[in-house]
Amino acid sequence: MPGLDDEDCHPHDRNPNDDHTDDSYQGSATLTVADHDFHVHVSLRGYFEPIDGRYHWYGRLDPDPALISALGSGRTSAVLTTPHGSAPCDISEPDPWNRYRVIGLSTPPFPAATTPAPDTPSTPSMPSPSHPYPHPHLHIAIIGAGFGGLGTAIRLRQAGIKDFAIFERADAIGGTWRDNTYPGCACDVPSHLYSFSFAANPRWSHSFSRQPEIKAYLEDVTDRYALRRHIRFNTEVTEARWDDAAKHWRLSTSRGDFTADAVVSAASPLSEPLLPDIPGLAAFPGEVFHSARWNHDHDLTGKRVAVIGTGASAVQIVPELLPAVGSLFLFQRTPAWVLPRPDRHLTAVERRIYQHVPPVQRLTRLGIYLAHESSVGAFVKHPWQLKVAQRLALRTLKKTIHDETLRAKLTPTYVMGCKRVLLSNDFYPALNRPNTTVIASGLAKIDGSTLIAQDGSAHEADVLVFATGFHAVDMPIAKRIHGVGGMNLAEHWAGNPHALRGTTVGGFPNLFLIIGPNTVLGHSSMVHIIESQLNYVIDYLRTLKRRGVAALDVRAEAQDRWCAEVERRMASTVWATGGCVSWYLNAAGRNPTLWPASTLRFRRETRRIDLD
Ligand code: N01
Repeated sequence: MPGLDDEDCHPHDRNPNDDHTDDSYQGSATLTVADHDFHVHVSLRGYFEPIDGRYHWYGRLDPDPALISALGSGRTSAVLTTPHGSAPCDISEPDPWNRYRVIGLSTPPFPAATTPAPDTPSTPSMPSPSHPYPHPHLHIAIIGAGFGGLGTAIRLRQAGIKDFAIFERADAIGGTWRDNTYPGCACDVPSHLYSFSFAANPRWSHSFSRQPEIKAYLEDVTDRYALRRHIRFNTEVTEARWDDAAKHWRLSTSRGDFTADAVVSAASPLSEPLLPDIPGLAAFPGEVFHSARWNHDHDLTGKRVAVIGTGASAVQIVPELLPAVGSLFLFQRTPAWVLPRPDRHLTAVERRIYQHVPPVQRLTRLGIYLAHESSVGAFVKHPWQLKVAQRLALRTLKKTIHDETLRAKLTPTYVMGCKRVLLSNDFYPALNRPNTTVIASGLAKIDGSTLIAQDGSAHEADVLVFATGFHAVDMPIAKRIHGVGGMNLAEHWAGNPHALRGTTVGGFPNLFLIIGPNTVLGHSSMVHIIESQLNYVIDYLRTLKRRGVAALDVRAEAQDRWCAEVERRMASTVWATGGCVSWYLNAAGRNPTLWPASTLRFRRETRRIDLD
């Protein structure tokens, strides 16, 4: 294509053997960098990448003296607007001819044949970008229609607030429970606890729910609380920028612009698949996909399948694949602690009781909650207590895996709980099968169809499944949210996310992060944490109204004090002392992810905002 060199392709993303169709745009555009608009000429192209389920686009900006003098050789984030739309992007340093490279990972700012067109599916009543919504100012804008976004919407309605919209980039609700459809996908928190306290589901079929049932539960809740009218499907928030003069947020979406008094970001930290940068991956001739973007059209029967990773996703996937695949290679960089999952079928009688005598289900839920809560001390203060559970896990391992060499490979050397404790009854038995090979080493590189492990061993595969987790600490949404002064959250955090009460961040007025920094749990249900955060959001909004003020911002000393206390508590946790590296940690080894105390304490701390 004219204006684009071969080296413009993102080498990691392109597979010479695939059948992607490229889309493209060449022409004038506006590049907005920190509130400054530059009129530029661009050559862009892109394609939909099924491995991570995202649209990848990239290209070059023609040389422009104004841009060079403003950006120099620095990298920056920007928003690119063409006559077709706007999209956030990253700008890297210029080439010797002063052409900046531009890369985006979202709905592109040009028509794309290989990603759903904004006006096609499921929402026929949606206005097109050229016909923006009739009411572009909202009281509250919610990003994401998963547990966090839907929960926020319900609580807003219960508080009498109806002027809000949920912006959802996909064409369905559910968040991670919509995206994760891999074989065996289920929740490792009991069903009664992994649901809203105000919306019990008496019909759970198992004590640990499978993904389709959780997705169906969320669909049901969406209808029960009449939320669909508030949801803008196929609408991706590309930028949220605080307007300090107007004291409100300006939102750019793939379907037009809005303003909002407050923004609730409920884009989960587990929404963006993480693919390790494996040399040779682009040239792998077989099928490749991430656990959170399962390709159900690809038949694995009789194939040589490699699963990369041994986290919560992999232990559920592996047993489901084994009966059908020809052979399975499991690349295990670090063995996991695995405990039996006390799962069982809930009988029709139990379900009828829950349906007709709701207090029984509430009591059951309370019992499960208390049982989980009673384990928090072991995680956050006395990791030695986890030795008891370790012994149980080792006993299970010994009972199930008879081959000593394999057992040695599967035995963790760090303290249980340091990485997420996995629950499974069929993972170890699956590894006993003759067509399974556990490679106790990371995947280092790929040469054609040969996978080469860090220990040097080589294995032939037809299909690669990456169960390698998510961009949790470096959530992409952080690059799109700009606070006072124009800096975005990612720049503000610089790899070290922090927030007051896990929810609000100084310099980002009227912004709420659902499952924000230091809110994730190692021992109980995230739904409990989300509901605590929602108490905080509602009290914050009521305070705005009561005080008659447009916005509140967090004082730096309050946030620092909160973070110092989190840090102090973190020091004694198993995540800090257990001797492992986990996705909970950032590059500097700090834990900006987990809540280092009880859920009761979090509930207390988020009951209301503290103006003092
Ligand atoms: O991802 P992970 P996940 N070669 O980050 C390995 C939630 N969840 O999708 O441990 C080989 O845990 C990496 O190795 P190491 C839950 O919160 C919940 O499984 O870093 N391996 C690790 O084993 C969970 O914690 C449910 O040494 C490589 C794996 O990839 C979170 O999602 C179900 C590698 C990544 O594990 C993430 O779980 C599923 C390489 N080159 C998920 N690179 C519920 O039931 C990385 N790895 C609610």
